Amino acid sequence: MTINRRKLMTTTAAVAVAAPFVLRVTRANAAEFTMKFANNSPVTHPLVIRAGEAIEKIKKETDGKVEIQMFPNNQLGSDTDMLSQLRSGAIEFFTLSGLILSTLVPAASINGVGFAWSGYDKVWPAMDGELGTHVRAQIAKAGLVAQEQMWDNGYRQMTSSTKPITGPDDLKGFKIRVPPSPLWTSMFKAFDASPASINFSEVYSALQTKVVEGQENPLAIINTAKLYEVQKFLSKTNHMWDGFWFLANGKAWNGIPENLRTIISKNLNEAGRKQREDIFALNATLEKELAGKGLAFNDVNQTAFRDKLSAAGFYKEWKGKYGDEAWALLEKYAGKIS
Ligand code: X2X
Repeated sequence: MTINRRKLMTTTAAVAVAAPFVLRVTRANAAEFTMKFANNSPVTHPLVIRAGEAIEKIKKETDGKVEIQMFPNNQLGSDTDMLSQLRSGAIEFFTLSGLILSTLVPAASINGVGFAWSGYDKVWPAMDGELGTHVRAQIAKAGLVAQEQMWDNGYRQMTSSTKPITGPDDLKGFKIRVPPSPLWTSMFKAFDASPASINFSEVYSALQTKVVEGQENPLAIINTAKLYEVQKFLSKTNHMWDGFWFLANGKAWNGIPENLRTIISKNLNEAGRKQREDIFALNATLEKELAGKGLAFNDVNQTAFRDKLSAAGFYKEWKGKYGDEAWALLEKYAGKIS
């Protein structure tokens, strides 16, 4: 009896909580396509904010026919979980780092090759140009659709709770969290570090409990995920550039009429371009803000890191993995890498 009553109360509470949403949906024109978009990004991150704006516009411009519900901040699980959900069709949209996507589409990590990019003036022409086209074609072969424009994650910086990373030698034996991706693990092994593959959903607690000493992420993530609370040092390594593909389940995408797909793509790509500007602007202010929150910043000499990777055979190995053609595309935009 007691158990039944408790169950009943839980059910009633759930209905009460859900009711406003149900009412809202029935009052509006019933959506023809109700879809889920999940991501790993904190709710204050520009990706979530700009995606939210795009979702509103899509609803309006499709006269309520397309309703996208966003589940940010790993609400539906880790990146690994969400990638499975996207493939099975449990969610229709998902923004994912190309490097993590490479667990399914090996070519997709190519933008993350260490120290490849001297600036955004090289990154965006490449990802909006032939290199991006090459990767998107590989993504399509896996049954997923990537919107044309990639969203920015950013240039990645190393943080630590134990010591600043001033040069490659400081990485020897350093326990560092890396996202689940062969390129990341390979790169930090080339530095003789001890990389641990951990999904972003577990990073804060892994740092807090000192399972790892450090991690690496762009400033906007370090700030919005409050990693400064559990890290002391930030070394401005700019060691790789990483972005998010706006992915759709291929079957779900192709089930949407073309006129609606056009509206969705237009708004997502537009929002992506604004999001790139947001990240760019944040990079100018976040160093001061994060220093104010207690992170000690230091610069590094990138050449020392790059030389270490070369000596370890890192570039040769990955050129072999991507193939000469893809590597030539990377170098066409980024310049010679070795
Ligand atoms: O997992 C990370 O570190 C993050 C948030 O940068 C990515 O999505 C790759």
